[in-house]
Amino acid sequence: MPSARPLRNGSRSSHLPVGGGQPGGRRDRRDPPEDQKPEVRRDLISTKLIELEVPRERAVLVGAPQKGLLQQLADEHLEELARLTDTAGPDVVGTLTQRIDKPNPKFFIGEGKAEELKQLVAESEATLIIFDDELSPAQGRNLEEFVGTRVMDRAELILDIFATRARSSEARAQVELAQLQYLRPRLTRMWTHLSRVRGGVGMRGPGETQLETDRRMIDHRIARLKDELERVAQQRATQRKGREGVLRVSLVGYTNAGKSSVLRGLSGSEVFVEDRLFATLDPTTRAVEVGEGAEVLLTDTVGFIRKLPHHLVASFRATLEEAREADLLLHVIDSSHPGWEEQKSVVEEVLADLGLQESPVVLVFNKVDRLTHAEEEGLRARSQTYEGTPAVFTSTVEPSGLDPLRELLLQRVREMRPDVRITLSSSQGGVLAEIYREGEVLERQDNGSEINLRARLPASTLGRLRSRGVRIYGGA
Ligand SMILES: Nc1nc2c(ncn2[C@@H]2O[C@H](COP(=O)(O)OP(=O)(O)OP(=O)(O)O)[C@@H](O)[C@H]2O)c(=O)[nH]1
Ligand SMILES: [Mg+2]
Repeated sequence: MPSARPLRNGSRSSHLPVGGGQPGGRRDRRDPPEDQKPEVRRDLISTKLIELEVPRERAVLVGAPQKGLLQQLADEHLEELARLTDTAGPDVVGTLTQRIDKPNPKFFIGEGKAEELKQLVAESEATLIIFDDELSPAQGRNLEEFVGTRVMDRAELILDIFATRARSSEARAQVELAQLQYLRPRLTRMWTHLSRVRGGVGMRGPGETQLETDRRMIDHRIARLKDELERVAQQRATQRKGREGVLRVSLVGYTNAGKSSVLRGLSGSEVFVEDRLFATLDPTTRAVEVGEGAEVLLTDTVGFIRKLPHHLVASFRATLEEAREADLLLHVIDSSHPGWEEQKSVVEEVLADLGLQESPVVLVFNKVDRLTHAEEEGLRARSQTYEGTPAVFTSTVEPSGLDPLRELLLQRVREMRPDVRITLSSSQGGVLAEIYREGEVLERQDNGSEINLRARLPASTLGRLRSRGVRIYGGA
């Protein structure tokens, strides 16, 4: 198979990302009313409207896997880059790969390969080159100069997707912070690029002074964004305080694994689900009933991906703080994806990065409806080897497909709120009220001066009542 191939048609299957622009035909609020407009010829206007359509960028993807990497994995990585590209907007018009030992300091790929890239870009009329690996600022600049086309790396592409998808002010601030941190060391490159595009007219050249002013402005903005995010983090911590005594569960996992679908399926509420990467950026929490009147608080959050830019992980800390505070993490896995094992490791690495390697985890093997019976059996056997980490098998599209997960959660709530027997004297009305308020009374018998209860109570309430001498049996 040749490693460089222009594609005849773009692999694009969907439209510009949500929020990427205004729907056509909407009137600008600043338009004067119809009767005040000068007379215009409608036929001219319609020609103009057609010309206004934004030309789609045409991207060539470049993968440079390590020499030892399995071919199947190398193909999957490039395939994933194509999905990321599609999510961001451009059409993929060609791909190029080179197996490398270590990156070439000048171009990342070898010089001969860079020459091949230049030809491919010319043949396929590409307007953009996207590398699967992170390029140093110098490598990016050298390649842009050599090929004469804009060059992006995977990190920049992911940042771009996050930027178009961020909705809340918190997510926007987090993405902007990560973008500025990425941009700062690359400022010279951006400047050269800009002056070439505009031909330098009306601009001072990319002189040191201007560059330094810009760096200072960026540093200033970075500091302000950090302050803003710190404030949000504190607000969140206060909100979380009100949730004690309820089992808090966080969904984590690779992007597109089905986290939001699980939340939607369990809570029965509308949660945004899409067959796109990074559909969710902001955390959503829902109270979910798991049977017998028991509730858990379930939080859905941003998905992970291979080589998630570290600036992004750092600036999404406040969002991911929800996962840190959880009593249980549900690691959702797309078991129908050929690369699920690698995706699982990536998620585990990011969790470790966030200091969450010790949190209790349940593996949720999702999308089992897409597996054959034999594949599912194989997976069940495999999951036995993850010692100490329980696993459930789910489908969000089949009726009852989430029952195993619901049962597991109910079991966890039971453990957290043990079933106990309590004997009170009829004068302990205050204690009785506390039990009704904080727990769930399952049985009650009033025998003259004594009240016998069977109740489910949070461990914290039980501890408090025991220390006050209340007679409690079981649940210790
Ligand atoms: N066949 C099948 N498809 C599923 C299942 N669960 C989710 N999907 C599909 O998988 C795609 C991604 O689902 P989401 O719930 O948005 O995934 P997510 O993990 O929240 O993804 P991000 O928010 O992008 O990280 C959607 O097209 C869902 O319809 C399942 O059990 N079976
Ligand atoms: Mg989601």
